[in-house]
Amino acid sequence: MKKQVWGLLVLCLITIALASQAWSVIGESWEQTVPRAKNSGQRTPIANTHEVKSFNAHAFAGSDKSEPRCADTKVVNVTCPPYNAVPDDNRDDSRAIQAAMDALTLSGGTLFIPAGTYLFNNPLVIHKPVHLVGEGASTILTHSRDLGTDGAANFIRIGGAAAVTQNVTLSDFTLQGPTGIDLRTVMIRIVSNVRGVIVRNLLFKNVSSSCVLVTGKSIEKIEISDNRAEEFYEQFVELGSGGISDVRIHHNVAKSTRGHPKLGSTEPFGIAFEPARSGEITDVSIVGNQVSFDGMSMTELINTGGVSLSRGRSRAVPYLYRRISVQDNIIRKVGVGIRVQTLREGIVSHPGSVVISRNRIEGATNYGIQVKLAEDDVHRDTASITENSVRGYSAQAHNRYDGIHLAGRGIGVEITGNEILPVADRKDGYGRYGINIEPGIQNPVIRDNKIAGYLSGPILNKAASGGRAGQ
Ligand SMILES: [Ca+2]
Repeated sequence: MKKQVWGLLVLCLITIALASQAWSVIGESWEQTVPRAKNSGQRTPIANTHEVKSFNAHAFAGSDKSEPRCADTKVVNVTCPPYNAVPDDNRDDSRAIQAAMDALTLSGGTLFIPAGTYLFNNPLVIHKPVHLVGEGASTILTHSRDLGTDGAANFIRIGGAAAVTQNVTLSDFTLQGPTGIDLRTVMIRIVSNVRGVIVRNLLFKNVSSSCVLVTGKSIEKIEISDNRAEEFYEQFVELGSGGISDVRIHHNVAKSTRGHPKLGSTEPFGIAFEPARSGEITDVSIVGNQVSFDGMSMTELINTGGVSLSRGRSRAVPYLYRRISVQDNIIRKVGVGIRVQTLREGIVSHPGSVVISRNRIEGATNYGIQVKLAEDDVHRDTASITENSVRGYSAQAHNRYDGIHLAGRGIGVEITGNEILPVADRKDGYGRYGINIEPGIQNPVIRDNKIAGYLSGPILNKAASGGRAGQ
């Protein structure tokens, strides 16, 4: 009995240490180390963010299959009795894995899924502190039809209970949709009353909707890092409501070649904020990700984007984006690189703010960076756009698009140290202005930008008097 108590205590301490470590790292390097859980075999890092030019999938070749160890009392192997999930037999494993989840005590635990393919005919619902961990990309959770909970499509759903769901980690496995079938299932849906979710080192394949959708009320501390997505038809990550704070989307690789086949001209984005319900989305950092839509046709591409802070789905929904940081991302072959449709709408309590810094945008077909602050003077929104590299072209409508476009009414705006240049080896068909600032921005600081190749000129500054313009 004493031993068990000590065991529990140690486990708790380890959990606390790991959790605090995860949240204390700020501005870390791109070097990734993937933590290994006990009782798991060799696991492979999923997102290799060092790769810039080619999205090579060699990291997913698979990993050594380890023998299930059923005697381990700290980690529940879902293939062991009494749960007995069976990989690679094309028969349902959702009931076995949900049963293992439900059998955990309220304090949670670790569920280990050995390498192999597991079929889900029902979604997995998580309300407890659990670490669902596989052996890397070779642990594959898949579905062949739409899955959902309470009318909402999702493969894995976290939260939504009356009590707060805390400290959930999903790591080291593949979430895979079927190919060639037009489904619409969100892979991971994080809903209301959630505090502390880590989605790390997952591989998303053939996703028929978004890879991760965060939407609901009272959602805090979400980390989505070191994942990789290959083919997703809506968003890699969508923040779909107000009421979300403290989100880190770091070091992911997301690429797709088309929008949803049944939704017509959808607008797939790497990371999109699109609140359907009112409230604030605050303290979000989007750092070190790679987003690409290589392979999409020009007509499809024009509607895509790397990062989008979109308008709410209805104008009647007041929302606010505050302390949003978009830094060190590489965004390639998209419509608009980074877009802020407006930082706030309706009556909100604070000004909006966004920092867009050190991103590399290559081959944006319309705007490189487009930011619109709110139109009113109720608050003074701010934006900082610094040290980005924008290499774009506007083959379709070069008289409409700018490298950096800024509109609305804001204060303390700076656009400094950016490079806004043509794509290599291309001499014509560029955009309108390198930097285009609409009236309403007060005294913007525009300095040290390097601009070449724009048809109408490097900078058009229509901002309020006193604006300082210069190369
Ligand atoms: Ca099975």
